Parts: sequence; structure tokens; C-alpha cells
Amino acid sequence: MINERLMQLNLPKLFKFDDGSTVENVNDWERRRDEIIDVILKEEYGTIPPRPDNVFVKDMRRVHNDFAGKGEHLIYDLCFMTERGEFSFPVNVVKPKGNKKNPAVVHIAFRPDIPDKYYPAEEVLDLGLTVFTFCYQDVTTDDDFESGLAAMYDRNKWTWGKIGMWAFAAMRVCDLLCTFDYVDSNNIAVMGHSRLGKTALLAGALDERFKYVISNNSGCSGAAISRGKEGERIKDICNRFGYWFCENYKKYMDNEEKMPFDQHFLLSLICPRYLYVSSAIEDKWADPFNEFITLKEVDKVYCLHGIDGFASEDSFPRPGDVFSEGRVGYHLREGTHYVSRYDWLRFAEFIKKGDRI
Ligand code: GTR
Repeated sequence: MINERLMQLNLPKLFKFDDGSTVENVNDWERRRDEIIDVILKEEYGTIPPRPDNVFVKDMRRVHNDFAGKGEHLIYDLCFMTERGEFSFPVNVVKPKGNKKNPAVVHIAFRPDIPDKYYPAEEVLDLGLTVFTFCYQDVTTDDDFESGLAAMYDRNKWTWGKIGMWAFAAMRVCDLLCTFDYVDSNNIAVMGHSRLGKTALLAGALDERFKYVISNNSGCSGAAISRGKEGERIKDICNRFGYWFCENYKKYMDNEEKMPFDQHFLLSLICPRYLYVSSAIEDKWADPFNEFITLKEVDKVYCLHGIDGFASEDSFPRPGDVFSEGRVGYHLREGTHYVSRYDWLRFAEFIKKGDRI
């Protein structure tokens, strides 16, 4: 059933090189991966500046909010050099007390407060995860190119839209946390919801230090295949939020079948690492069905690697379904566009499962 739907959509082929030849093995895939990165940056998210030489902490504060004595809350001012001088933004860390190396999550957040309605900090702490949260607006707001990170690089040189900028910031948080003794740097996740779920996918696709890439309700231009999509289409997203992408993306408004890629290209870059996508049944704008089928397509890359990818049935999932046996996980929950406690708990389970392997 799902495979038939994928065939009908006539998606651009993951295993076909630009010159028409075929990917036969994992070595070929590594070369194909570079082509895929090029096309999604050139046509969708824009080009992104290289990693800065040095990321450092300018200031650190301790917050007296110790989660029943079980945790610590620190705020770092993360700083690095850009083309136009120094740039910094605050990063909140909530960690279990002590110096044990714990898996870490880079949480790209809507809000700066800890905890907030989208982030049940105490529950996540109790699960033994250290969470580095930054608020996307502290890096750069949605449509302003005159301040924040957007103003720190030459726009004629780099074509990035806002999703690229937030993804770049998530990678800088990763640079920083890798320097801390209390982080298990072999077990780092990146996670986001909605526009920030799109961002988590891009950061995870580009930066292989993220072993787990978790995207909640990311929908259009995130986890969902654009061809045949219900709810939000490329035209809708470009009309409202064109600045999240590069200019080239506008070519595909009402013109999806001309795209030399689709969202399975982005998600395929995460293989052989751990990928988790979550949908909500009432979030029709994001289109749970098209989020789900992307994973079916991406599973083919895990097969090429001889790794268990997406272990699901060949039918559309029901609310309450969780598929987390392989390296590609998914759940569909009841309710609306939101990142809930239910979602966080599934993410934590998925990370811990990977951690044991
Ligand atoms: C919706 C938008 C989605 C999603 C979300 C958000 O309105 O159309 O693509 O990103 O907003 O708030 O991030």
C-alpha cells in the first residue's frame, strides 16, 4: 500500500547519480550523499558558512532552580567569531547533578524559559538526559536580516535562509558541548518542533556528530514529502515564510514535480545514524501521512547499509502507534500540532535504546 503510493509519486531517485549511473554500494552512497547535500542547499535551504575556528563561553551563570535537588541549571553565553566580528547567544543547560557523562540533546526551542509548555525539563532530567536549549529568536528572528546572526555574514556570499541559520547555531552548540566532561559526546541528539523540527533535520543531516535526529510535527519542507502533500504546500510556506529558505526554493511553488529532490533527500543524509519523526493525527497542515512515507523511502538507504531502518507495517499508522525497533523511529499521537510530554518520553526512550547498542 505505502510502496504503491511512493511509486505513484514518482520521486527523484536517491540511488541515481546526477550523471545517470546507479548507487550500488555504501562507497557509492558516500559520493551520492555529497550530490544530495549540494542540491538541497542550492535549491532549498541555501548555502551555509563553514564552522568557525573556535567556540567559547563568555559568561556562565547558575540558576537556583535545582529540580528537587536532582539537577543543575546553567546558562552559558556561547560565543564565536563571524565574518563581521563576535557573535553570542545564550544556551540553557539542564543536567543531572554530578559529573557522570550523560547523553545530551541540543534542543532548538521556541521559548527561552525553562521549563516551558513545550519542554518538561524535570521529566527529561529524570530520564538521565542533559539538555542544551537555545531559543531560536536569540540567534535570529523570523524575518529580520539586519540583526542577529543574519547580519554577521555576507548575504551575497551565503544564500542561507533562516532555517539554515538556526541549524548553524545548533551545530555551534554541539561544538561547545563536546568540550564538556559531563557530556557523552558519542551520544548527542538534536531535536526541534515545527519550523525547528525542519531545522533539526537540516542540522542533523549536515553534521554527523548528531547521532540522533529528532523532528516533531515538522511537515512541509521538513519530514513530509512535498509531492502530493495535503495541507501546507511549498506555495503556502514560501508566501508566508519565504525567508526560511533560499530564493531558489520559490521556483517550486505550485511546481513540485519539477524539483530535482524531495524531502527524502534531506532525511536520507542521516543514515546510518538514528532518525526519529513524530506526527499528530489532527496536524493535517503538516500531513502525518506524507511524514510517514518519507521514512519508508529512506529505509532503502538503511537497507543498502545492511542496517535495520524503519520497522513498520505496510499501512498507514494509527494514533498510539510507535515504531522504534530499528534506527528509524516514528510515532503518531492523538491531538494537535504541539510537542508534548508524550513526545518527549518517546524521544528519550529512542535515545536510550540507541545508547545501549
Ligand atoms: C506553521 C507553518 C509550519 C510550521 C509552523 C511553525 O504555520 O506553516 O510549516 O513550521 O507554523 O510554527 O513553525
